[in-house]
Amino acid sequence: MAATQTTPTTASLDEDPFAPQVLENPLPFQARLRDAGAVVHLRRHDVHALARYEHVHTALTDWQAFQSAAGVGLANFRHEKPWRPPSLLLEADPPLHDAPRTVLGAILGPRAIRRLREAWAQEARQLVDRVVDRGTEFDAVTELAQAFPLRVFPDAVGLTAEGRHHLLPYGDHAFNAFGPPNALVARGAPRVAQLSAWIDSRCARERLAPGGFGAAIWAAADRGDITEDQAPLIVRSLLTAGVDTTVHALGAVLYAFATHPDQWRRLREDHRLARVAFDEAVRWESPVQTFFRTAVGDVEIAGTTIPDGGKILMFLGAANRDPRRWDDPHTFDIERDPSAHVGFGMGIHQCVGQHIARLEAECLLVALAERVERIDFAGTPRRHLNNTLRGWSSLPMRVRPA
Ligand code: Z7Z
Repeated sequence: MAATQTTPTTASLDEDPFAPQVLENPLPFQARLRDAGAVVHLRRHDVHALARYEHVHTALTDWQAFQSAAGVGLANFRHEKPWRPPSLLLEADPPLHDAPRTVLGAILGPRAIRRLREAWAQEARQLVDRVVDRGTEFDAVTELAQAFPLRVFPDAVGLTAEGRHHLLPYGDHAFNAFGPPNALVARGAPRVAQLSAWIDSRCARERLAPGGFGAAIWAAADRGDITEDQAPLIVRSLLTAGVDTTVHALGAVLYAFATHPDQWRRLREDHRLARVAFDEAVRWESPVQTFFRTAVGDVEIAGTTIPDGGKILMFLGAANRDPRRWDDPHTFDIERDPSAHVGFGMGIHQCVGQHIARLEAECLLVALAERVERIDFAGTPRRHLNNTLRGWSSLPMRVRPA
Protein backbone atom coordinates (compact mmCIF):
# COMPACT_ATOMS: atom_id res chain seq x y z
CA MET A 1 0.00 0.00 0.00
CA ALA A 2 1.27 3.50 -0.82
CA ALA A 3 2.44 5.49 2.16
CA THR A 4 -0.19 7.90 3.37
CA GLN A 5 0.43 11.57 2.67
CA THR A 6 -0.61 13.63 5.62
CA THR A 7 -0.66 17.40 5.73
CA PRO A 8 1.98 18.74 8.12
CA THR A 9 -0.68 19.91 10.56
CA THR A 10 -2.31 16.50 10.96
CA ALA A 11 -1.79 15.05 14.41
CA SER A 12 -0.14 11.67 14.61
CA LEU A 13 0.09 9.03 17.33
CA ASP A 14 2.08 5.84 17.66
CA GLU A 15 -0.19 4.05 20.13
CA ASP A 16 -2.08 0.90 19.14
CA PRO A 17 -5.80 1.19 19.91
CA PHE A 18 -6.02 -2.62 19.80
CA ALA A 19 -3.30 -3.26 22.39
CA PRO A 20 -4.56 -5.23 25.41
CA GLN A 21 -4.00 -2.40 27.89
CA VAL A 22 -5.99 0.01 25.70
CA LEU A 23 -8.82 -2.50 25.24
CA GLU A 24 -8.84 -3.08 29.00
CA ASN A 25 -9.58 0.62 29.57
CA PRO A 26 -9.89 2.68 26.39
CA LEU A 27 -11.04 5.91 28.06
CA PRO A 28 -7.64 7.61 28.55
CA PHE A 29 -6.60 6.80 24.99
CA GLN A 30 -9.93 8.07 23.65
CA ALA A 31 -9.46 11.38 25.46
CA ARG A 32 -5.93 11.76 24.04
CA LEU A 33 -7.26 11.01 20.59
CA ARG A 34 -10.12 13.53 20.80
CA ASP A 35 -7.78 16.20 22.07
CA ALA A 36 -4.97 15.51 19.59
CA GLY A 37 -7.07 16.79 16.67
CA ALA A 38 -10.15 16.26 14.55
CA VAL A 39 -8.23 13.73 12.47
CA VAL A 40 -5.33 11.75 13.91
CA HIS A 41 -2.99 9.58 11.88
CA LEU A 42 -2.29 6.29 13.68
CA ARG A 43 1.15 5.30 12.45
CA ARG A 44 1.00 1.67 13.65
CA HIS A 45 -1.77 0.80 11.26
CA ASP A 46 -1.49 3.72 8.81
CA VAL A 47 -5.11 4.71 9.33
CA HIS A 48 -6.80 8.01 10.11
CA ALA A 49 -8.75 8.09 13.35
CA LEU A 50 -11.87 10.12 14.10
CA ALA A 51 -12.82 10.38 17.76
CA ARG A 52 -14.90 13.57 18.03
CA TYR A 53 -18.66 13.23 17.77
CA GLU A 54 -19.00 15.69 14.89
CA HIS A 55 -16.55 13.90 12.62
CA VAL A 56 -17.61 10.37 13.52
CA HIS A 57 -21.16 11.45 12.71
CA THR A 58 -20.04 12.87 9.35
CA ALA A 59 -18.16 9.71 8.37
CA LEU A 60 -21.11 7.51 9.36
CA THR A 61 -23.65 9.51 7.38
CA ASP A 62 -21.61 10.30 4.24
CA TRP A 63 -21.64 6.84 2.69
CA GLN A 64 -20.56 8.15 -0.72
CA ALA A 65 -17.18 9.43 0.54
CA PHE A 66 -16.75 6.82 3.28
CA GLN A 67 -17.52 3.47 1.72
CA SER A 68 -18.26 0.16 3.43
CA ALA A 69 -17.75 -2.16 0.45
CA ALA A 70 -13.96 -2.15 0.96
CA GLY A 71 -14.62 -3.63 4.41
CA VAL A 72 -15.38 -2.05 7.77
CA GLY A 73 -12.31 -3.60 9.36
CA LEU A 74 -8.63 -2.79 8.95
CA ALA A 75 -8.38 -5.13 5.95
CA ASN A 76 -8.91 -3.32 2.66
CA PHE A 77 -11.01 -5.48 0.36
CA ARG A 78 -9.67 -3.52 -2.63
CA HIS A 79 -6.41 -5.46 -2.16
CA GLU A 80 -7.05 -8.09 0.53
CA LYS A 81 -9.21 -11.18 0.49
CA PRO A 82 -11.89 -11.10 3.19
CA TRP A 83 -11.85 -13.97 5.72
CA ARG A 84 -15.42 -14.84 4.66
CA PRO A 85 -17.71 -13.75 1.80
CA PRO A 86 -18.60 -10.11 2.53
CA SER A 87 -21.86 -9.31 4.30
CA LEU A 88 -24.53 -7.98 1.92
CA LEU A 89 -25.57 -5.47 4.58
CA LEU A 90 -22.42 -4.41 6.37
CA GLU A 91 -19.82 -4.65 3.65
CA ALA A 92 -21.87 -3.21 0.80
CA ASP A 93 -22.94 0.22 -0.40
CA PRO A 94 -25.95 1.36 -2.40
CA PRO A 95 -27.31 0.14 -4.69
CA LEU A 96 -26.29 -3.44 -3.72
CA HIS A 97 -26.93 -2.73 -0.06
CA ASP A 98 -30.50 -1.52 -0.54
CA ALA A 99 -32.62 -4.62 -1.20
CA PRO A 100 -31.09 -6.68 1.64
CA ARG A 101 -31.44 -3.71 3.99
CA THR A 102 -35.07 -3.05 3.06
CA VAL A 103 -35.98 -6.71 3.50
CA LEU A 104 -34.26 -7.11 6.86
CA GLY A 105 -35.43 -3.70 8.05
CA ALA A 106 -39.04 -4.77 7.60
CA ILE A 107 -38.50 -8.15 9.30
CA LEU A 108 -36.79 -6.59 12.35
CA GLY A 109 -38.80 -3.36 12.42
CA PRO A 110 -40.74 -2.11 15.46
CA ARG A 111 -44.11 -3.19 14.05
CA ALA A 112 -42.97 -6.65 13.01
CA ILE A 113 -41.44 -7.52 16.38
CA ARG A 114 -44.33 -6.36 18.56
CA ARG A 115 -45.65 -9.93 18.51
CA LEU A 116 -42.55 -11.08 20.42
CA ARG A 117 -42.92 -8.76 23.39
CA GLU A 118 -45.23 -10.76 25.65
CA ALA A 119 -43.35 -14.05 25.26
CA TRP A 120 -39.97 -12.35 25.78
CA ALA A 121 -41.20 -10.53 28.86
CA GLN A 122 -42.36 -13.89 30.23
CA GLU A 123 -38.98 -15.51 29.52
CA ALA A 124 -37.23 -12.62 31.23
CA ARG A 125 -39.42 -12.96 34.33
CA GLN A 126 -38.64 -16.69 34.52
CA LEU A 127 -34.92 -16.10 34.21
CA VAL A 128 -34.95 -13.35 36.83
CA ASP A 129 -37.13 -15.41 39.19
CA ARG A 130 -34.60 -18.20 39.00
CA VAL A 131 -31.59 -16.12 40.01
CA VAL A 132 -33.52 -14.14 42.64
CA ASP A 133 -35.23 -17.16 44.23
CA ARG A 134 -31.98 -19.08 44.42
CA GLY A 135 -30.78 -16.35 46.75
CA THR A 136 -27.09 -16.88 46.02
CA GLU A 137 -24.41 -14.91 44.24
CA PHE A 138 -24.43 -15.35 40.49
CA ASP A 139 -22.56 -14.21 37.41
CA ALA A 140 -24.70 -11.66 35.58
CA VAL A 141 -22.77 -12.24 32.34
CA THR A 142 -23.51 -15.94 31.97
CA GLU A 143 -26.81 -16.04 33.84
CA LEU A 144 -28.46 -12.90 32.48
CA ALA A 145 -26.54 -11.07 29.73
CA GLN A 146 -25.79 -14.29 27.82
CA ALA A 147 -28.65 -16.48 29.00
CA PHE A 148 -31.44 -14.14 27.99
CA PRO A 149 -30.46 -13.44 24.36
CA LEU A 150 -29.54 -17.10 23.89
CA ARG A 151 -32.95 -18.06 25.19
CA VAL A 152 -35.01 -15.78 22.94
CA PHE A 153 -33.03 -14.77 19.85
CA PRO A 154 -32.09 -18.10 18.21
CA ASP A 155 -35.71 -19.26 18.58
CA ALA A 156 -36.90 -16.01 16.99
CA VAL A 157 -34.55 -16.66 14.05
CA GLY A 158 -35.88 -20.22 13.80
CA LEU A 159 -32.54 -21.86 14.45
CA THR A 160 -32.33 -25.57 15.19
CA ALA A 161 -31.43 -26.47 18.79
CA GLU A 162 -28.21 -28.30 17.93
CA GLY A 163 -24.94 -26.38 18.09
CA ARG A 164 -26.15 -23.08 19.47
CA HIS A 165 -23.07 -22.87 21.67
CA HIS A 166 -21.20 -21.93 18.46
CA LEU A 167 -22.99 -18.58 18.21
CA LEU A 168 -21.00 -16.60 20.78
CA PRO A 169 -17.51 -17.77 19.72
CA TYR A 170 -18.34 -17.17 16.06
CA GLY A 171 -19.53 -13.63 16.73
CA ASP A 172 -16.58 -12.97 19.01
CA HIS A 173 -14.19 -13.98 16.25
CA ALA A 174 -16.04 -11.95 13.60
CA PHE A 175 -15.73 -8.82 15.74
CA ASN A 176 -12.07 -9.51 16.50
CA ALA A 177 -11.46 -9.91 12.77
CA PHE A 178 -12.32 -6.24 12.11
CA GLY A 179 -9.14 -5.31 13.96
CA PRO A 180 -5.50 -6.03 13.09
CA PRO A 181 -4.36 -9.67 12.98
CA ASN A 182 -3.22 -9.61 16.63
CA ALA A 183 -3.22 -12.26 19.36
CA LEU A 184 -7.01 -12.05 19.80
CA VAL A 185 -7.51 -13.01 16.16
CA ALA A 186 -4.84 -15.72 16.34
CA ARG A 187 -6.56 -17.23 19.36
CA GLY A 188 -9.82 -17.55 17.43
CA ALA A 189 -8.25 -18.77 14.20
CA PRO A 190 -8.02 -22.54 14.92
CA ARG A 191 -11.80 -22.79 15.29
CA VAL A 192 -12.87 -20.48 12.45
CA ALA A 193 -13.37 -23.18 9.82
CA GLN A 194 -15.54 -25.31 12.09
CA LEU A 195 -17.56 -22.38 13.42
CA SER A 196 -18.09 -20.93 9.93
CA ALA A 197 -19.19 -24.29 8.58
CA TRP A 198 -21.78 -24.59 11.33
CA ILE A 199 -23.05 -21.02 10.86
CA ASP A 200 -23.27 -21.40 7.07
CA SER A 201 -25.11 -24.71 7.38
CA ARG A 202 -27.78 -23.05 9.57
CA CYS A 203 -28.61 -20.46 6.90
CA ALA A 204 -30.21 -22.94 4.48
CA ARG A 205 -33.96 -22.66 3.93
CA GLU A 206 -34.73 -26.16 5.19
CA ARG A 207 -32.86 -25.59 8.45
CA LEU A 208 -34.99 -22.61 9.50
CA ALA A 209 -38.25 -23.08 11.39
CA PRO A 210 -41.45 -21.58 9.98
CA GLY A 211 -42.49 -18.27 11.52
CA GLY A 212 -38.96 -17.07 12.32
CA PHE A 213 -36.79 -14.25 10.95
CA GLY A 214 -34.86 -16.79 8.86
CA ALA A 215 -38.00 -18.10 7.16
CA ALA A 216 -39.11 -14.50 6.57
CA ILE A 217 -35.83 -13.81 4.77
CA TRP A 218 -36.38 -16.85 2.54
CA ALA A 219 -39.99 -15.72 1.91
CA ALA A 220 -38.57 -12.42 0.64
CA ALA A 221 -36.47 -14.44 -1.84
CA ASP A 222 -39.62 -16.28 -2.96
CA ARG A 223 -41.30 -12.91 -3.59
CA GLY A 224 -38.28 -11.79 -5.60
CA ASP A 225 -37.38 -8.94 -3.21
CA ILE A 226 -33.91 -10.49 -2.88
CA THR A 227 -32.31 -13.36 -4.79
CA GLU A 228 -32.00 -16.94 -3.57
CA ASP A 229 -28.24 -16.45 -3.40
CA GLN A 230 -28.67 -13.50 -1.07
CA ALA A 231 -31.01 -15.13 1.44
CA PRO A 232 -28.47 -17.34 3.28
CA LEU A 233 -25.99 -14.46 3.62
CA ILE A 234 -28.68 -12.27 5.17
CA VAL A 235 -29.51 -15.03 7.65
CA ARG A 236 -25.77 -15.17 8.40
CA SER A 237 -25.88 -11.47 9.27
CA LEU A 238 -28.43 -12.18 12.00
CA LEU A 239 -26.25 -14.93 13.43
CA THR A 240 -23.08 -12.80 13.27
CA ALA A 241 -24.29 -9.47 14.58
CA GLY A 242 -27.31 -10.44 16.67
CA VAL A 243 -25.89 -12.22 19.70
CA ASP A 244 -22.53 -10.97 21.04
CA THR A 245 -23.57 -7.36 20.52
CA THR A 246 -26.69 -7.67 22.66
CA VAL A 247 -24.86 -9.79 25.24
CA HIS A 248 -22.29 -7.03 25.74
CA ALA A 249 -24.92 -4.29 25.67
CA LEU A 250 -26.89 -6.09 28.40
CA GLY A 251 -23.67 -6.56 30.35
CA ALA A 252 -23.07 -2.83 30.03
CA VAL A 253 -26.47 -1.83 31.38
CA LEU A 254 -26.24 -4.34 34.27
CA TYR A 255 -22.79 -3.02 35.19
CA ALA A 256 -24.07 0.55 34.94
CA PHE A 257 -26.90 -0.11 37.38
CA ALA A 258 -24.71 -2.08 39.79
CA THR A 259 -22.38 0.92 39.98
CA HIS A 260 -25.22 3.52 40.13
CA PRO A 261 -27.72 2.53 42.84
CA ASP A 262 -29.43 5.94 42.60
CA GLN A 263 -30.16 5.28 38.93
CA TRP A 264 -31.50 1.82 39.79
CA ARG A 265 -33.91 3.48 42.28
CA ARG A 266 -35.13 5.80 39.53
CA LEU A 267 -35.80 2.85 37.23
CA ARG A 268 -37.63 1.04 40.03
CA GLU A 269 -39.86 4.10 40.47
CA ASP A 270 -40.63 4.31 36.77
CA HIS A 271 -40.21 1.23 34.61
CA ARG A 272 -40.88 3.29 31.50
CA LEU A 273 -37.29 4.52 31.86
CA ALA A 274 -35.98 1.04 30.91
CA ARG A 275 -35.71 1.82 27.20
CA VAL A 276 -33.88 5.10 27.58
CA ALA A 277 -31.69 3.55 30.30
CA PHE A 278 -30.55 0.95 27.81
CA ASP A 279 -29.69 3.60 25.23
CA GLU A 280 -27.86 5.59 27.89
CA ALA A 281 -25.83 2.46 28.73
CA VAL A 282 -25.07 2.00 25.04
CA ARG A 283 -23.86 5.62 24.91
CA TRP A 284 -21.90 5.29 28.15
CA GLU A 285 -20.16 1.96 27.42
CA SER A 286 -20.39 1.74 23.62
CA PRO A 287 -20.44 -2.07 23.31
CA VAL A 288 -19.36 -1.52 19.70
CA GLN A 289 -16.27 0.65 20.18
CA THR A 290 -14.83 1.09 16.73
CA PHE A 291 -15.03 0.19 13.09
CA PHE A 292 -13.73 1.45 9.78
CA ARG A 293 -14.69 3.06 6.53
CA THR A 294 -12.58 3.54 3.37
CA ALA A 295 -12.05 6.87 1.58
CA VAL A 296 -13.56 7.08 -1.91
CA GLY A 297 -11.36 9.56 -3.77
CA ASP A 298 -9.30 12.00 -1.72
CA VAL A 299 -11.53 12.98 1.18
CA GLU A 300 -10.98 16.13 3.21
CA ILE A 301 -11.96 16.29 6.87
CA ALA A 302 -11.18 19.37 8.97
CA GLY A 303 -8.15 20.29 6.83
CA THR A 304 -6.68 16.80 6.51
CA THR A 305 -6.83 14.99 3.19
CA ILE A 306 -7.30 11.24 3.44
CA PRO A 307 -6.14 9.66 0.19
CA ASP A 308 -8.33 7.42 -1.94
CA GLY A 309 -8.43 3.95 -0.43
CA GLY A 310 -7.24 5.13 2.98
CA LYS A 311 -8.81 3.48 5.98
CA ILE A 312 -10.70 5.63 8.48
CA LEU A 313 -11.12 4.31 12.02
CA MET A 314 -14.20 5.69 13.76
CA PHE A 315 -14.22 5.68 17.55
CA LEU A 316 -17.89 5.39 18.49
CA GLY A 317 -16.98 5.08 22.15
CA ALA A 318 -14.99 8.32 22.05
CA ALA A 319 -17.77 10.15 20.16
CA ASN A 320 -20.32 8.96 22.71
CA ARG A 321 -18.27 10.61 25.48
CA ASP A 322 -17.12 13.69 23.60
CA PRO A 323 -17.50 16.69 25.93
CA ARG A 324 -17.95 18.84 22.79
CA ARG A 325 -21.30 17.09 22.30
CA TRP A 326 -22.43 15.82 25.72
CA ASP A 327 -22.84 17.44 29.13
CA ASP A 328 -21.10 15.35 31.81
CA PRO A 329 -20.29 12.69 29.19
CA HIS A 330 -18.82 10.27 31.74
CA THR A 331 -21.95 10.27 33.90
CA PHE A 332 -24.47 7.45 33.49
CA ASP A 333 -27.75 9.34 33.75
CA ILE A 334 -30.98 7.68 32.68
CA GLU A 335 -32.75 11.02 32.66
CA ARG A 336 -30.66 12.56 29.92
CA ASP A 337 -31.62 12.28 26.24
CA PRO A 338 -28.98 9.92 24.78
CA SER A 339 -30.88 9.36 21.53
CA ALA A 340 -28.22 10.99 19.30
CA HIS A 341 -25.54 8.53 20.43
CA VAL A 342 -23.64 6.70 17.69
CA GLY A 343 -23.47 3.38 19.56
CA PHE A 344 -25.78 1.85 16.94
CA GLY A 345 -24.05 3.78 14.17
CA MET A 346 -25.88 6.40 12.12
CA GLY A 347 -27.06 6.76 8.54
CA ILE A 348 -27.93 4.01 6.07
CA HIS A 349 -26.01 1.31 7.95
CA GLN A 350 -27.38 2.12 11.39
CA CYS A 351 -27.99 -1.10 13.30
CA VAL A 352 -30.92 -2.89 11.69
CA GLY A 353 -31.38 -5.02 14.82
CA GLN A 354 -31.55 -2.17 17.31
CA HIS A 355 -35.27 -2.66 17.97
CA ILE A 356 -34.60 -6.27 18.85
CA ALA A 357 -31.79 -5.24 21.19
CA ARG A 358 -34.01 -2.63 22.87
CA LEU A 359 -36.83 -5.12 23.29
CA GLU A 360 -34.50 -7.67 24.89
CA ALA A 361 -33.10 -5.03 27.22
CA GLU A 362 -36.48 -3.66 28.17
CA CYS A 363 -37.85 -7.12 28.99
CA LEU A 364 -34.84 -7.99 31.13
CA LEU A 365 -34.63 -4.64 32.94
CA VAL A 366 -38.34 -4.49 33.74
CA ALA A 367 -38.27 -8.08 35.04
CA LEU A 368 -35.32 -7.17 37.27
CA ALA A 369 -36.87 -3.89 38.41
CA GLU A 370 -40.00 -5.76 39.49
CA ARG A 371 -38.09 -8.15 41.72
CA VAL A 372 -34.81 -6.54 42.75
CA GLU A 373 -34.40 -3.67 45.17
CA ARG A 374 -30.65 -3.43 45.00
CA ILE A 375 -27.81 -4.83 42.89
CA ASP A 376 -24.35 -5.29 44.42
CA PHE A 377 -21.11 -6.76 43.23
CA ALA A 378 -20.12 -10.03 44.90
CA GLY A 379 -16.64 -10.00 43.36
CA THR A 380 -14.47 -8.13 40.92
CA PRO A 381 -15.87 -7.65 37.40
CA ARG A 382 -13.58 -8.93 34.65
CA ARG A 383 -13.33 -7.45 31.17
CA HIS A 384 -13.72 -9.50 28.02
CA LEU A 385 -11.23 -8.22 25.45
CA ASN A 386 -12.23 -7.98 21.80
CA ASN A 387 -10.85 -5.83 18.97
CA THR A 388 -14.27 -4.26 18.38
CA LEU A 389 -16.54 -5.01 21.32
CA ARG A 390 -16.31 -3.71 24.86
CA GLY A 391 -17.82 -6.02 27.40
CA TRP A 392 -17.46 -8.19 30.47
CA SER A 393 -16.51 -11.82 30.84
CA SER A 394 -17.66 -11.86 34.46
CA LEU A 395 -19.94 -9.70 36.62
CA PRO A 396 -20.27 -11.45 40.00
CA MET A 397 -23.42 -10.08 41.61
CA ARG A 398 -25.84 -10.47 44.45
CA VAL A 399 -29.28 -8.92 44.52
CA ARG A 400 -31.56 -7.88 47.36
CA PRO A 401 -35.12 -9.02 46.55
CA ALA A 402 -37.78 -6.33 46.61
O1 Z7Z B 1 -23.91 -8.59 8.35
C1 Z7Z B 1 -23.09 -8.98 9.19
O2 Z7Z B 1 -22.61 -10.12 9.18
C2 Z7Z B 1 -22.65 -8.03 10.22
C3 Z7Z B 1 -21.52 -8.26 10.98
C4 Z7Z B 1 -21.07 -7.30 11.87
C5 Z7Z B 1 -23.34 -6.85 10.38
C6 Z7Z B 1 -22.89 -5.90 11.28
C7 Z7Z B 1 -21.76 -6.13 12.03
C8 Z7Z B 1 -21.23 -5.05 12.86
C9 Z7Z B 1 -22.01 -4.44 13.82
C10 Z7Z B 1 -19.95 -4.61 12.65
C11 Z7Z B 1 -21.47 -3.43 14.56
C12 Z7Z B 1 -19.41 -3.59 13.39
C13 Z7Z B 1 -20.19 -2.99 14.34
